[in-house]
This record gives sequence, structure tokens and C-alpha cells, in this order.
Amino acid sequence: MNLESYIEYSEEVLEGRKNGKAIAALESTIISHGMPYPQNVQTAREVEDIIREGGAVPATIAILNGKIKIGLSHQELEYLGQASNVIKASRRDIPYILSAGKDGATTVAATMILAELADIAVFVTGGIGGVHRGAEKTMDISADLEELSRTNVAVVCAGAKSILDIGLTLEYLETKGVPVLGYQTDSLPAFYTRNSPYQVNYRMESCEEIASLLRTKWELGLNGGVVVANPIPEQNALEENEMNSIIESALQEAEEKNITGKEATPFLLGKVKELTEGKSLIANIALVKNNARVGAELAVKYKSLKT
Ligand code: PSU
Ligand code: MN
Repeated sequence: MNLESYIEYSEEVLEGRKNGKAIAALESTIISHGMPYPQNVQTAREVEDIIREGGAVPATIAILNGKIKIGLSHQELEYLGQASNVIKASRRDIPYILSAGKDGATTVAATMILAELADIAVFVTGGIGGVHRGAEKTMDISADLEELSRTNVAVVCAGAKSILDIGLTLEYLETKGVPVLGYQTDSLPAFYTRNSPYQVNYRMESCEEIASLLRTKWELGLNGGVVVANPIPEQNALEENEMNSIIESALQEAEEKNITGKEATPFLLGKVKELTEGKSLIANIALVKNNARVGAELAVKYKSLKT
């Protein structure tokens, strides 16, 4: 198998690896399908800087021209932020995009796969996909959950959005044996808000504790990911009742327009942004940055345990 022929590392990642630094992965669907230009590119750059300030090396992951990119240059990031023909890439899309020489922006699922290939254990994002509301009829369950069940990467996120059925998402993760950890919280955060009606499995006070759990899990051969749920900062959180009614109307419109499959999540995110008049975008940016702080620290702590 000639795995390396599929992968291109950025200079920064190669250099960091040579110097024994911790690396934190970042996804790219959030750039191409999750936020508008130019805020997407600016946020991606600022998030990378936060990872650097935290002592780790950022590796934004995407597929460009049929090559797996572990770390993007400024030009590549700029391209990804503006291009309109980038495919939202989950597990099932990777072979097509690589063999056809196309561009793909990786979801949580695909970023986990490629991070593991590149031996990166910690990955920072905004929110994970999950079981959609009404999934008992539509069977819309994000491939992110399956990936969490099998791929050895910790995903630092702000919980799951209430465009999803958070309760069913937790049930699914339980069935699949995925630990859901709360970073300094008992309640599972719901992305725009710090709390949901659901509890995390285990509250963790520090990144040391989380790093130790990761090492234990993987040393035992208990394959699969871990959800590290980090609540949005208080000052950036949105109002719960307002968000609930906005999400209800976004879901209703998606149903009326019969938006399904991979289009569902980007449509819902776009609608929420429209209906909050951009407030959701500001919150989204703040929570990703907050996750980058925790992710960098976790990457550094995990690396120091392993060596
Ligand atoms: N949830 C968010 N923001 C996002 C996504 C999910 O709050 O940007 C993106 C992530 O890339 C995630 C993907 O992996 O959407 C899930 O898509 P789907 O529901 O189609 O699996
Ligand atoms: Mn889906």
C-alpha cells in the first residue's frame, strides 16, 4: 500500500512533526459549507493562530485536486473559502474525490479518517452531526456518529445543535460506545447555548484528565473516538427560546422544500443564520475559537503523555 502518495503535508506540519510538536486537526466543511466568505477564511486563520498560541501545530484538513491535504497554505485556504464547486466530503465521498482529482471539504467524519491516517489524535470543530429530528422516518443519521464509533480521534466541539435530536444522538453514541465528556460542564452543551436538557457521561475538569482517558481507551484497544463537549462562552451564548423557535421554522422550511441527504445540514445552518440576522454566525465563530483553546491544550497534554 502506498498511502503516502495520497497525502501532502504542509511545511508547518512537517516542521512541527520533526520537532516533536503536538498537532491538532481542523475540518474544512465548516469553511466551505458552514460559514460565508470572507468570515470563513478569517475565522479559519484565527483558529489556526489560537492553536499555535496554545503550543500546538494546526493542520486544517481538506482534499484539493485529488490530494489529501494535512495543513493548508494561505492560498489554499483562501481558495477553499471561495470556491463554489467543492464537494462536501464525508466517508463515502473520499474515494470518488481522490480518484477523480476533485476538491473536497471534509466533514467531521472525513476529517477524523484523514487525521487518523496522519497520526493526529485531537481534532477541533464547531459542532458534530447527529441523529436528525424525525430520523425514525427519514433515517437521516450523520456519518459523523459512525465514524466516532470506529476512528481513534478525540473531537472537541460545542456539543450538538438542536437542529438535531440531541437525545437520540446521545442514545446512538451510547450504543456505539462513544464516551461523551463535558469540559467543565455536567450538561451537554447545545452549540449556541451552554446547556441542553441532557447530561454528559463524565464531567472533566482539565485536559490532563481527558488526555489520560484517551490514552487508557486506546491502549486497551477500545477503538473509536471521544466527544469532548466544551460549552460556548457565556457572553457569546444565544437565547434558548429564541433559538428554539428559529430552529423550528428552519426545520419546517427544509421539510416543505424536501431538502434531504447531505444538503440538509448546510441548509439548516444557512437558514438559522438568516433568521438570527447573523447573530448565529458570531456565536459560531466564538465557540470554534473557544474549542481551539481547549483542543490545543489537549493535543499538547496527550502528546506529553505518549512520549
Ligand atoms: N454542525 C454544525 N456545524 C457544521 C456542521 C455540523 O453545527 O459546520 C458540519 C460538520 O462538517 C459536520 C457536518 O461533520 O456538518 C455534518 O453533516 P451531515 O449532517 O450531513 O452528516
Ligand atoms: Mn445526513
